Amino acid sequence: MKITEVKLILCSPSRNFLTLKIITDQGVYGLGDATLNGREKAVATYLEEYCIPCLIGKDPFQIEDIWHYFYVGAYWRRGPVKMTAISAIDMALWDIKGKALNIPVYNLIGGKSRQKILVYAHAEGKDIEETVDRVGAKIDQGFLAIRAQSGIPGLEDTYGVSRNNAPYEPAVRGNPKESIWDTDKYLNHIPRLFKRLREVYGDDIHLLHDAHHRCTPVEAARLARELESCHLFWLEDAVRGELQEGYRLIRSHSTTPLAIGEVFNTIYDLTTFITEQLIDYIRMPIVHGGGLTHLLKVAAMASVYHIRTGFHGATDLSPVNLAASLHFDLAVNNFGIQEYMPHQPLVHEVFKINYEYRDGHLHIDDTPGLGVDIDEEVAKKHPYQRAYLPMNRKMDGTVFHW
Ligand code: GCO
Ligand code: MG
Repeated sequence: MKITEVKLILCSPSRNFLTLKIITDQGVYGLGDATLNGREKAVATYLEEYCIPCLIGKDPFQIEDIWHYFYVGAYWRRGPVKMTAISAIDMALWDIKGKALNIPVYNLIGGKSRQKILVYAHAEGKDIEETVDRVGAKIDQGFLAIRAQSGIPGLEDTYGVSRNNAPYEPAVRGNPKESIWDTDKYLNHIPRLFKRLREVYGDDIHLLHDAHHRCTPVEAARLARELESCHLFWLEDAVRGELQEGYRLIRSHSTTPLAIGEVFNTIYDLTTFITEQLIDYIRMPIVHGGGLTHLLKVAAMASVYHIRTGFHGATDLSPVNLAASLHFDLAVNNFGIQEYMPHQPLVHEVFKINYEYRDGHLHIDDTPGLGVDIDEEVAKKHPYQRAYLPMNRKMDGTVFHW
């Protein structure tokens, strides 16, 4: 089998997605998600200029070799743009192999370790009481794990909380939106939210929270410690991830489980975290973390240190990434949880999916390959629209982490 053609499909059914389609001489094709929120065209150029010409003529079954060809062979290593491009190629190759052998991808990477995939939903409100109500609505939909985010008194906007009941979508058209942030207000508010949630809903529901990279190590240690009695499933991105050593301080002060990695792209972003057991869950998703090929190695290393997966699954990752994640989640032994934010209905006019939500879990069927498809004609009706992620400033105007 040989690769004869490779296409890029950039579309915007409510938000931007970049999809790679690898076509073979036997008519079998594979899809890979190449979306990097707010930087879609950088990945498209990387693929167009530096990968697609080299893919033509290759045997798509040689996945390990092709991964190393692009990672090692390119000399310049790592980085979100390059690694998203490699991830897309890798996903598409697994899709082709599954289709050609007539089996679902989870059977190529170890088979089913479980029957269904535990997911966490998002609940958000403008204040504590609204967030409590929204968590209740998710419990009514059968979710067993819920991430709670709340507006902060004195701040107009907060990460994870939408306005006017619209679905939360951080990337906006036009130049980046600027919000005002204050960590002291945040640190005073969040423990109150989770104490209230435990009072209302008891101990059985799993609760999660995303600090979105905004605390210093000592602030994160305070938050993790104050949340300890609320028994969170995890506290996510407490401190920005470049500073792996910062987590030693949090760890030495608290037993609140920690998750990180949605902006990481190789195992080298995680080595201190893993080998010093500074975290409990890895969030690096298939689409940005070097595809299934690289993440299988990451999961294997993590398993030695009692660390589990908890992949990023926001709506800016396409249904192709979600399907790839679900195959992975079914197969690896040290799966922990999967983030699940349903896409807008318009997204499903472009992407045909083979997974469904039921009773707190996602279920994927036995369609060969990844099991998702794209309707290129419908995609054309929704052309790319430039959009950026927002940014933060402190109350005095200083640029701050978003
Ligand atoms: C999450 C994430 C997202 C990101 C978004 C950026 O935990 O789901 O933090 O909300 O901010 O994916 O593109
Ligand atoms: Mg996050």
